[in-house]
Amino acid sequence: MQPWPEPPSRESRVLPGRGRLPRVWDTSTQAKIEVGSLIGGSVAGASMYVCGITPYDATHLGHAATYVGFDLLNRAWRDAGLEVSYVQNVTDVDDPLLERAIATGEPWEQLATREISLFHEDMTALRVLPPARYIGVVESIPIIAALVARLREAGVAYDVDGDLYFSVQSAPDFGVVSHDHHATMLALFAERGGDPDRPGKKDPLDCLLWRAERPGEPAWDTEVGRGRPGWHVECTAIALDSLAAPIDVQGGGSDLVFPHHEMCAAQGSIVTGGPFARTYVHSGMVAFDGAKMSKSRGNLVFVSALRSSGVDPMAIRLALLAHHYRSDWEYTEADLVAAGARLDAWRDATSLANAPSADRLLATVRERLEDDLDSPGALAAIDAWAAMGAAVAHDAVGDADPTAPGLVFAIADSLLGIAL
Ligand code: 5CA
Ligand code: ZN
Repeated sequence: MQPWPEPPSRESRVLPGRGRLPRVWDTSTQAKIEVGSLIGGSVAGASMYVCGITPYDATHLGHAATYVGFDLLNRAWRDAGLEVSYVQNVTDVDDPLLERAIATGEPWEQLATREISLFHEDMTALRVLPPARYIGVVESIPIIAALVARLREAGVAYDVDGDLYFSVQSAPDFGVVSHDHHATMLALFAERGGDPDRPGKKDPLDCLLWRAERPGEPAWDTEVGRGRPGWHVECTAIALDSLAAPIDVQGGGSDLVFPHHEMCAAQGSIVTGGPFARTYVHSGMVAFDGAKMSKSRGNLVFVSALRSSGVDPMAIRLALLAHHYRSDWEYTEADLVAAGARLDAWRDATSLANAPSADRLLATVRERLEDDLDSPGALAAIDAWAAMGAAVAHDAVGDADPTAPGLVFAIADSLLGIAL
């Protein structure tokens, strides 16, 4: 599948110097860890797999916050001079998508195609850097089936009435990502697409690897039979097919810690014989009207709806960046109002003829982002520079620097993805 296009950037907007390797919070070790590798001072690179959308409804602000969050990491790595291998999947066949298609009477392929293209428009408008590889489940059926076959050969898969299940008891380090208690795991598994009560399973937490064909459902002929993949194994297979294990960052929203990323980690370590990922990084949940924004609940604010009502996409992006990527927060219109005012203030300051020097600003913004992608801190630093500019404009004195607006354009563009 083709990803969305790279946001345009101008040659004059290249930042001087380089950032350092960022440190991000790893859910598994509960510590801030430096991610990406510089070997002997020369660049190696960084690899990242971020779980993509299930395309049955438009991009809401929660999705956007997650992808903008990981975009900061991508940008920090690039600023440090790293080659970034970024992979994202699309869950273009799964239960929720098929259920929605049945409910509305629309062919599931058509629903997926439409929502994927809307997602691409939203990501483009928000200036999110595209992944190098963008891979759907439908186009990955053979590699997913091959991974299911490997798990079966490894003795960690078993049959329940023709379907294949992954045995969590046979995964030595099951629990390494979430460290959740068994009762919590059971509750989350039931809540997030699992089937703890299905008769015939060895452990209630065992997850579906392969679903044999059911009447009226899409199915493909593969080495593990005719059917379609379960959810978790799709990401394990797509990630391992595209990136060398251990991948530097396995990412997504915190609703994916358990069971999704736990299952990926368990399956990945069984087939590779080592850790699936070096770090597991999770963004916080965006809420609206008192609850997590979710397609199943319907309390959504769509990026596309905001755009078509005339909101500047850069104000949407700034509204998201005003919250640290790991925090849970509730969206209100005040977020957009504040972001619009901030955007105006930054634009005013960068259009001043006698803007103040921004040399220290670059170091500060880099330092904030290197520290677990502290975007609120980075935004505050630019606010302070813009406020200084407003004061200077007022007094018509101070250390004006004609190169400052260009540098601030470049800082906002390269590091924060904000086009001023
Ligand atoms: N296709 C799977 C991942 S393989 C999936 O979770 N799709 S999704 O469409 O439900 O979510 C896409 C991404 O947005 C995931 O990383 C998810 O964790 C994140 N996400 C979903 N809801 C929110 C929310 N309210 N706030 C922040 N991030 C969210
Ligand atoms: Zn995933």
